[in-house]
Amino acid sequence: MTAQPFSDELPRRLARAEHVAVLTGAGVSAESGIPTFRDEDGLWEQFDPKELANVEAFLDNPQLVQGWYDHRRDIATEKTPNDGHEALAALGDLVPTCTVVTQNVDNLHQRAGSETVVELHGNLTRSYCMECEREARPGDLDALAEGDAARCPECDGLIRPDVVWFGERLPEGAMERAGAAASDADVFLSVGTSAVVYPAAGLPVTAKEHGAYVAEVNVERSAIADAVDEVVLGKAGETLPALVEAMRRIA
Ligand code: BJW
Repeated sequence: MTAQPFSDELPRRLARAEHVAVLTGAGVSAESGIPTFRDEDGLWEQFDPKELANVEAFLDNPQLVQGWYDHRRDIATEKTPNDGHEALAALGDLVPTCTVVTQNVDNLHQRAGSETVVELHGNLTRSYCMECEREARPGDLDALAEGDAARCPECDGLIRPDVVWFGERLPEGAMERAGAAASDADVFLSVGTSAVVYPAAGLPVTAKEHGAYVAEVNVERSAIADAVDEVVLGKAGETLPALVEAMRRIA
């Protein structure tokens, strides 16, 4: 039998926790076939973030950026939640309160059935007009197929994806909810994130400062690995179901 990649302490802590908070990043969706950002085969190996993931790049070439997000939206819609997303949804049913704070914009936690999901960096499935802020409706992006930039049918403003680019504020209230969850958690899991983008990367530290047992789940040690109580090395889609199974054996 293969040894479990986590300590006995972790499932024990999870099984008696009142509140579990989980921070997720692109690694949790990697096994669904959605590329991460900074890994060798990640999105930013192929595309320059400076050209695609900031508002100046968008204003310089809206059609290119809209097209890139449209392509990623199609991928995210086609792909399905994996065993890691499912395990986190199951974890939510095993503890009194479970908050999933995600940096991901792919909507997969919601589709897996996690009930409390805080979106820090927005959601690819939504777009809105930069001028009047009206949420885009089906058909509003059709101009892209004709080779034109998509514009708001009401005010002609440019339509942008509802995601957070560098230098932009996080959605109203999101960081407050995430910070409150981190401060209140008995156990905090940081899953599949390189933990280099702030303010999200500060959440495990906030949790630790408020007394949580903090564990990282990642295929390699992240930027915050030295600051956590336990590093669980392995794929999220394998280690999270094993962790939930171990919790069930205790409960
Ligand atoms: C697996 C796996 C498997 C692989 N299983 N693991 C404090 C200090 C320093 C800088 C700042 C600071 N505060 C703010 C900043 C600036 C900036 C920032 O953080 N810069 C740093 C990079 C230096 N932050 C911001 O600008 C933020 N805004 C802000 O703070 O606003 C303040 C403000 C106030 C008032 C007025 C105005 C502003 C906004 C950050 C927005 C980030 N946006 C992006 C793009 C989203 C849209 C899109 O999808 O295109 O979000 S960037 C990108 O990085 C994306 C991600 O959510 C984010 C994090 O990446 P993530 O998820 O960690 O992915 P990877 O690829 O990096 O890592 C994957 C991991 O998975 C790896 O570790 C693998 O090993 C692992 N893995 N397979 C488990 N199977």
